[in-house]
Amino acid sequence: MYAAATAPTGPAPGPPAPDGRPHTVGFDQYSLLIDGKRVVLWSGEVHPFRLPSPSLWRDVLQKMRAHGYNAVSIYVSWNYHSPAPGSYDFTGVRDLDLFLRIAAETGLYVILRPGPYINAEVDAGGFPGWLTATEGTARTSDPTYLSYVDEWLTAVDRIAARHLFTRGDGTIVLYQVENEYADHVTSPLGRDYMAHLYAKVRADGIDVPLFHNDKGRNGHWAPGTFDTGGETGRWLYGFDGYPSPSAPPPDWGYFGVGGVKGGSTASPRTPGFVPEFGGGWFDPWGGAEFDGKGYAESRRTRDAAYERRFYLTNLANGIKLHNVYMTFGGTSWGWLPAPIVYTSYDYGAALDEARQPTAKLVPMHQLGHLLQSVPELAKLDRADDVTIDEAGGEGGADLGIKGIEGIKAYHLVNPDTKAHFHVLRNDTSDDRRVSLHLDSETSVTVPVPGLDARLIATGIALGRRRLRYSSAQPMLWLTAGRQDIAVFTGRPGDPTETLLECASKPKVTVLEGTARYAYTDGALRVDAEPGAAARVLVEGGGATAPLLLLFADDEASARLWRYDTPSGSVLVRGPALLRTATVRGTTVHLAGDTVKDADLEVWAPRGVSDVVWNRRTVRTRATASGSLRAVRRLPGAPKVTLPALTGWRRQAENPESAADFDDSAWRTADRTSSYSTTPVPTGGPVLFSDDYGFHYGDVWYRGRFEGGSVADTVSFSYVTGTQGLLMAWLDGKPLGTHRMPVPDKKTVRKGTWSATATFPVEVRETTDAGPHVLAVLVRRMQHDEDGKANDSHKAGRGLSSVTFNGASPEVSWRIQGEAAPDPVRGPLNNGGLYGERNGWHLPGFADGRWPAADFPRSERRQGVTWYRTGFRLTVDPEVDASIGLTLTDDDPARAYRVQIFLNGWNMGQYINDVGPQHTFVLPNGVLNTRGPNTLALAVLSDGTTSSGPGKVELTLLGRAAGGVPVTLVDSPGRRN
Ligand code: IPT
Repeated sequence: MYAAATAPTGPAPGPPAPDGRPHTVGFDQYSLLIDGKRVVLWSGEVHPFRLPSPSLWRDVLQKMRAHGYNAVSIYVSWNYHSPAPGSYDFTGVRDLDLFLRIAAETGLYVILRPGPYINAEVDAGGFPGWLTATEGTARTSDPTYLSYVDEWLTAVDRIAARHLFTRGDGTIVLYQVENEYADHVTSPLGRDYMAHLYAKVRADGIDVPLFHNDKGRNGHWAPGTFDTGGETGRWLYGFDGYPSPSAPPPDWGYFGVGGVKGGSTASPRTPGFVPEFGGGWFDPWGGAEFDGKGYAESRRTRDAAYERRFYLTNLANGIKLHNVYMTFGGTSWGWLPAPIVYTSYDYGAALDEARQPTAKLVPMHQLGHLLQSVPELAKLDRADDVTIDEAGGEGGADLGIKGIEGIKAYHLVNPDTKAHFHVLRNDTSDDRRVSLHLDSETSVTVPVPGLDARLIATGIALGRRRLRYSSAQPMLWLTAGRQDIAVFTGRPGDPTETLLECASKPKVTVLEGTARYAYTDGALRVDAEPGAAARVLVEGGGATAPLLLLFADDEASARLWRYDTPSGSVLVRGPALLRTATVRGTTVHLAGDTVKDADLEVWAPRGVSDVVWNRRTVRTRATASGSLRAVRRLPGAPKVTLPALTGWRRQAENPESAADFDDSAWRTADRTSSYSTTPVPTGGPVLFSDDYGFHYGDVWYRGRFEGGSVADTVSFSYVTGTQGLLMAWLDGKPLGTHRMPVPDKKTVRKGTWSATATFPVEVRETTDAGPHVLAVLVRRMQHDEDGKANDSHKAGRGLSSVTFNGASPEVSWRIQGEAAPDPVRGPLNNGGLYGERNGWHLPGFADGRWPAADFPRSERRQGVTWYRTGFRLTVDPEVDASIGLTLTDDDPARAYRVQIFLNGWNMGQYINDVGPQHTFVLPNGVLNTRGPNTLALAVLSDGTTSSGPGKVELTLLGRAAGGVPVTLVDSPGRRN
């Protein structure tokens, strides 16, 4: 007979809270130990800087907690907070303190990752623009660099230190230094740098374990590889994994080649830790990664089944700290995106860019709740290989863990409780049925769909009872009121068998759905088909409390919400989301979302008789399941109608191109040396914009020279990221536009984009005595990342040199980029277009005298044209409408691009003939959903084709009744 396990384990520790009490955060080779208790971190990556509306942080974090995550991992991007050396801004949308407070209030642990280098597909990998113009090599022990790093860490640590779980003031439990740092691993440049970071962070009062994320399982920066002040026990090893979704998932630890027991890492004394594991992938400009299909394809290729296959493989290999990059990708608004990516950073994540839950949340929900209810999972050893065979096939042969063709079986045991776990993974695309031999007499048959995986448990505690085994996957158990509840999941209609240890024959009632049961051999066997409502009540049989068994299919499981309150656990069934549950007296107050009409059923702590949903009392009746069930269904979200965008006004700009434009206030480009990694032509001058304090967006140059000798061409060498372009004029007449080539999958990672644009010059123009004026606009995109620690973020941006063929006049250059950074919207909001420098993008700008314009537009012109309009929204305050702006054009070859400003906030860049992005998410808060809004479009047209915009429309990306209260983000108009 299948061996029963030893004494039950108590419930897993509940969600963290900032309770003002001291806590300990430690670890052993198995897991984190928080206040001495094992916790598996089931974390998701979110970047606060990719959601510039603090109210919505709560929305995303509440969705994560509801769906079973117990932690959030965040990067903090140095550039986002620092417009200049010595200047650090954590206000408004940059309020890190507020984010950390909300995370704590939501009951999520925080993994803080402030760099200094973060990569993350952001401008310069997170380095501030100004750092690109400083001496010394970044990401090394160079003293100049370290002095800036210390500035940044001092600023960010001052906030972090107020939110440490150890002090009870917040929920930060882990802190990362550097990011995938792999290039100076054995050199003092790197070792001293890492030691410096370690010492600095400790000196700033950060007392939680620190770690680094190795680029792969290389053992880089494992404990003892560099100086951590003797504190090897407070340094964790982590490695990142972005395996190909089309190959079988790799084994990292217990089952890996040379797998190191006790860590599933290269570091045997620290727990298995993946600080980043692919939850999607990014898409470059042009959409080369996903064949132009965009993030929908990222989500399709890394879908729910991918999550089950890869993440269950991770758990089987001993990973106990698991962070999915990304869980909510958000938006690389303004000039935040690294040149490789476009505005959307949706990533194909479980929560989409418009904050909408996707089917990818279902496995996260099932496994997250499981990890939090079943503490046996926090301490696992590899167990003996088991026998599996194809159900209905020949069977029985001892095939070992390789098992049958295309099926992989992992077997693990908790050494203390002897609970066993099996992961069955199907690497073929056919649906399979696998018989798993639990011992010589017992086997279960489990359907494992093609390219999917299942978890099977034996011997786990289910409240006051114990599971012998089940062919259904356990999802959670809790105690609500006087009974225990256990939820199992499976595919709709698949037969499952579940055996509970029972000392004597229990009383069994099938409450809903169909189920059969029998008592034999000290166990109750229940056969049920998971669905919307299969439930069985088990009473007596040797246990002191009833156990309600629920068998839910995927859809039903994602409508089951566990919420642990200080007064006890609550389980809610029905609505699209449960955000919070609070017990006060005899009432449970619930807040959440509905999309369609929904049931509401609540299992609440003892003594609760009344239910409030979103501040309204709900009439309920008590059920035989021990729940309170709403008499009427909750209403879904009402319709949301969006206005058409009309009333556009238009104004062309680029006065800078005119011969007589007054540039006397511009900076003279007279520098002769630069810290850029791009060589400066001998004799100079330096023309890189960063050397003159202009770090983001467009930059203008005007060069004055005397004529007299005959030139036939003029050549501009310039450096940008991908999608850079250059437009030039001579004496006010267009010379032409040059664009960097659109990269493909291979060339996109090439880094710096540089090119030389050569335009013919009319003889008359250079033989005239002059003076002549060259005017050049460079859209230089952003700084490269510095993934290889070779200062690639310091590659020049803008013009590098200008030469004439047939003449060599002396040109004196002036340069103009962005005006002083917007103190509210931050340093990355604006570039140096005339309109931006003069507030054309801001609400309240007086455009009344601009001529009216209709879309679609068709005009051929080299230069910049602005369009503005206003629109008013009247979304019901109790509805969360997620809205986007969609730009389309009947002719995808028309060469123009649009910078989108909503209420002055730069929400991204549309490139008509590159794509693939057409819809730009407008986050509520920046978007006023109950009042007026100002939209401004800055259109750059090449002059080689006619230019749009074509169609510009608001699009509804999702709606729910409920949501979070949204405070408008400050959106000032023109500053005086
Ligand atoms: C890993 C980085 O750590 C992270 O910042 C991000 O850039 C991510 O990749 C890709 O989105 S780097 C790893 C893929 C080599």
